[in-house]
Amino acid sequence: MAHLPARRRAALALPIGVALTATFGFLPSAAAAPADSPAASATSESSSLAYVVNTRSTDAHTLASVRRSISAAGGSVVETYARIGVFVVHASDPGFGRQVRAARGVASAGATRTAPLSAAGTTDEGAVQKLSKAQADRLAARAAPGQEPMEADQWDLRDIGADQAAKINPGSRKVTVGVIDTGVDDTHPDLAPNFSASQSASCVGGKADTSPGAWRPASPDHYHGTHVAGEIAAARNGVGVAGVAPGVKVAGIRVADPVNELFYPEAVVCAFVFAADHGIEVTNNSYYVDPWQYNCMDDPDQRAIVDAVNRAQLYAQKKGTLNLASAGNSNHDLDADAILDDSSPDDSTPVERTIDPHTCFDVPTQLKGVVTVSATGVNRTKSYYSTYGRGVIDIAAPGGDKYQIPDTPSKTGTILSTLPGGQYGWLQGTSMASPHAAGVAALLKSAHPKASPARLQALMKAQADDHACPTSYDGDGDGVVDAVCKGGKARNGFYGSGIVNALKAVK
Ligand SMILES: [Ca+2]
Ligand SMILES: [Ca+2]
Repeated sequence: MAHLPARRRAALALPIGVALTATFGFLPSAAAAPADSPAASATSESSSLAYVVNTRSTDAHTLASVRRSISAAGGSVVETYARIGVFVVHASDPGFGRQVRAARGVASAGATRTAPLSAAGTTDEGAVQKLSKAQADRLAARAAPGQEPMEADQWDLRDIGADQAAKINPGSRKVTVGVIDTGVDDTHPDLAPNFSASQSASCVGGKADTSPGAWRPASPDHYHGTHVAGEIAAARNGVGVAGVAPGVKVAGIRVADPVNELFYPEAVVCAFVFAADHGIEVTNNSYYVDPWQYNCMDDPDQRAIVDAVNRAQLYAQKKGTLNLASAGNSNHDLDADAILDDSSPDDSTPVERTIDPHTCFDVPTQLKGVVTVSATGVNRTKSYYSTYGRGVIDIAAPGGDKYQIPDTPSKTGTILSTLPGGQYGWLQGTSMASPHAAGVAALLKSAHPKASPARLQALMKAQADDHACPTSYDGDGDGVVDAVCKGGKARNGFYGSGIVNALKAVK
């Protein structure tokens, strides 16, 4: 699910317990033995589900043995990611998950959805505010010399010094940011100059399709990825807007289901492996993998999802790719003892459950090594919707906030960027914050071509503007405190190590 704020979700106000770090020991041995899969057992024999099957090792013998076990259990392999030991499988037998988990060489296995492959599901509500021709003309009249026509409204660029940075170094053509999202409209005049088709694909279904245009959104309503791409790398070309790193390249890796726009785990596994194998230096991940907002390690399906996606993102890190992800838009405290998740699974009927964010993970943002980005508005205060948490948030960046109003021509506190079909519009969300940080990471990579992902992350944090916790936080201004920030000025739960700084990245 794209990390756009839809409705506010209830967050349990519970006291903070012992502070733990966001990174977790991968597949902790102390985790309880998973119970049987409710998702698989609820499925009728005539309907097929998708699965990930993760092997204990990646040697040829183990892979062959697990492949035989998958067949014996009635599964058909859709794609094999041998180097990370992940099979993408379709199976209609509701006992498939249980049977294959018992097979030799299998570390974890589970369904990646709760509704059959043929099910349509629901579509996310549109949240975009489109820019009209009249608004565009008024904006262009207000542009200063040297500015892009719509730049007067781009308070977010000035907030992180990206307008100044572009004058020093707009980023290198040798750096590509991969947008793992709903697809990117590369025909947009602000994206075409910087688009890298040879590093783009569709990963829908868990198998890469590199045919021309496969990376484009399935519908103009699937605008999310095109907006994200513009925030990162819209060109300084005298047209429309500018991105944070207008000199770098941007690629589109589409993972959204063409019908229901959900981001299934097998597509995301494919996307990280594709990015790593195609020399992509930075990926942006403004979503959580569907259908679970939080994946609990004591559930066999959710555990397998965490395992598979984590293998893929670690593989990308090892090949030199820095992965950044949005923190989420539920105003949840990811360091709390308990969170109310009332939106999962989102491909069938959500069930209300209370989860512990230390053992149930928002994927990929809570995976080890992934840069977790919270959102701020023009007042440099946490956006009302942004998820937070001490030890979880790495860094903050502008994602917009409709309650924080800038002194711009349109007085709109959200983020203006590209939309499919040559259009422009405003969106807010941690989905918009992460691309700003990804743009800064791309500038850093341009200045330090040999820096590892860990080094890039450390540089970005060291250069970020320290930002202390507010004494009291009422994001929507209704007089009721909405969240409590923990930690000191140099590092805390709202802003992590601070708000990203694009100008320092190029100096
Ligand atoms: Ca432009
Ligand atoms: Ca409030």
